[in-house]
Parts: sequence; structure tokens; C-alpha cells
Amino acid sequence: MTIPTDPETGEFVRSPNHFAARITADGRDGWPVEPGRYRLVVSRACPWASRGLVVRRLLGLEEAISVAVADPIQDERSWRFTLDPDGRDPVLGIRFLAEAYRAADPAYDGGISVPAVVDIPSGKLVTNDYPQITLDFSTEWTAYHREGAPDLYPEKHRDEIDEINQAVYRDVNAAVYEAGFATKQSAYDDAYSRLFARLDQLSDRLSRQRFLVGDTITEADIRLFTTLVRFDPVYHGHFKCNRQKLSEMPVLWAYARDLFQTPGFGDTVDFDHIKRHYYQVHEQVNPTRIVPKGPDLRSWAEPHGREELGGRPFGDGTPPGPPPAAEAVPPQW
Ligand SMILES: N[C@@H](CCC(=O)N[C@@H](CS)C(=O)NCC(=O)O)C(=O)O
Repeated sequence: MTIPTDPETGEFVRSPNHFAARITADGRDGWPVEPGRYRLVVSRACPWASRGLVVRRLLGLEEAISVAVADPIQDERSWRFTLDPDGRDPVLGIRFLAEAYRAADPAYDGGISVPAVVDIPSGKLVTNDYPQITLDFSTEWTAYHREGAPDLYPEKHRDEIDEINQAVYRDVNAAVYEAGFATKQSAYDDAYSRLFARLDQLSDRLSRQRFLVGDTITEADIRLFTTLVRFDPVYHGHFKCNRQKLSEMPVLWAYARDLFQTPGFGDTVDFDHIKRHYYQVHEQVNPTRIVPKGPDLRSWAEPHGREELGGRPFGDGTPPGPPPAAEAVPPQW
């Protein structure tokens, strides 16, 4: 995979999300909420797609929105369904996610990214607009949420959640990539500085409260979690985000373990997919494509002690049950 960078500044150039239609309760974009109609295509390696996996689990949308898991290793045609029998997604019947992009727009020649939501009857991609996908799961699919589903985007906290999400996107979610893909020292230095300054600030905030906003789990925690869980296995080494490991930042490490041990979070994480994707796909960063054996993952199960800060993880709701058997990830250690 070629990593696009600006030759002048050495900065990573992120490709825009081209397909931004929304699936809504009123169907105003032509895509109404309808259980069984849409397939969420993910890679368990991808932090942006993994948000969707977590939100879908927490809200109990597994029956309403099915999921396709792509092979963590892309080839030159991008994401492929080589984990499935005959290398085809059993529901969409396609071998490459690119086929759904082309079905939606035959002239499209941009990046093929996950997460992607595909309309099963037509085989067309509806959206790859990942920031909106999870918010719409929370706000448009309410009729199909499980009983006891938490409110991950509560009205009274939306401004605060949006503000934190913006900072976390710029200085954490995206900054790790900008550090790792930089081709000039100054671009790397800038991303590294922003990342650790923001992590310090988040750590300070989370030393006083169990979750980022209010006293329950929200969309803001999910977006931070998917970067933190990849930190020691990938970003610390492969992306050179190495001032400290996550496991050397006590507050953030306990916060990440708290979420990991919450049903709906850790049970979506596949460290094998995560490590193989980053170390094998980014040949510019890791030309030998060797996948490191560490770190030892067993410490993710250690007590976190965050209950002392109070908080009600699911608010007035309840945790989800175990994942459907077909979606269970293998034991991680
Ligand atoms: N287009 C979005 C999608 C999220 C994303 O970057 N997904 C990655 C996997 S972690 C991907 O599918 N990359 C392939 C590509 O964009 O061609 C973005 O770049 O902001």
C-alpha cells in the first residue's frame, strides 16, 4: 500500500470520505433504517471501523445490522473477504469491498476504506463516513436498540462530546497516523508533540472522573478507546509514538483497561488482526513486514480500580450480553 504524503511538508494526506449518505429513521437520503437491510463492513484492525463494532454491540444492533469482517491484510485491490469460504462475503457475494464502491459509483477511483455500510439488496455502498455512522447508530436506529441500551450520545452532553471528539480526532486518533506516516522530521515532531500534550490533558481529566463526559460511557470514550487499545501493540513502536507506552501512563492505562473489560469493548478486539495489518501492510514504514511478538497482553485483564471514581458505565441501562457466537474473537492470550 502506498501511503500518500505531501512532498513539501512530509505530512500524511488523509483521503476524504466520499460517500456521505445517511441511513435515517425518516429515510430522507433514500436510505431508511430497516433491520436486515444493511451490512457493516469492517476490519478488526482498523480503529475507525472498530468504533462501529463497539457501538453496535453496546446498543444491541447485531441482529438489525449484520457485519462482514475483511482480511486484515489488504492487497493492491484493498480490502478483501479472504477470511470467508471461497474468499467471498457470504451475504454480499463479493470478493472485494471495492465491488460495493463501484456498484455505487462506477467512476469512483478513490480509496476503498472501512468502515463501509452496504445496502444488501443492491450491493451498493451507502456510506463510508465513519464519524456519522456511529452517531446514526445511536440516534437513528433507536427503534432497534436492545432493552437497556445506553445513551451514547445524550442530548444534554452533545456539545461537550463534540468538542472532545474534535480534539481527540486531531491530536490522538489522527495524530498517531501523522507521526507514523510522516516523511519529514518536522511533520513527525509536530504530530508527536500534539499527541502527548493531548494525552497529558486527557490523563489529567480522567484522574478526576471515570469517563470523558458526564458519568456514563459515551461516544467520546469509544473514540479514544480504539486508539488507546492499539497504542502499545502498534503505535508505540511502528508509528514511533514512544514518549511512553500506554502501560506507563497510569491513568490512561487504567481507563483503557476499565473499558476493555466492559462487555462490548474488549470482546470486539483482535490483537492479531491489529498487529498483522499495521506491520504487514505499511511496507514503507516496515519493509521487512516482520510482525513483533509482543507485547504481553495478559495485563489487559488486571484490576483497574476505576470504580472508586464512581460513574455508572451504562447509566440507567445494562451491559450487553456476550457477542453472537459467529462474531466471537479468538482468546487473546
Ligand atoms: N477515508 C477514511 C477512512 C478510515 C480509514 O482510514 N480506514 C483505513 C483502515 S484503518 C482504510 O480503510 N484505509 C484504506 C484507504 O483509505 O484506502 C479516512 O482516511 O479518514
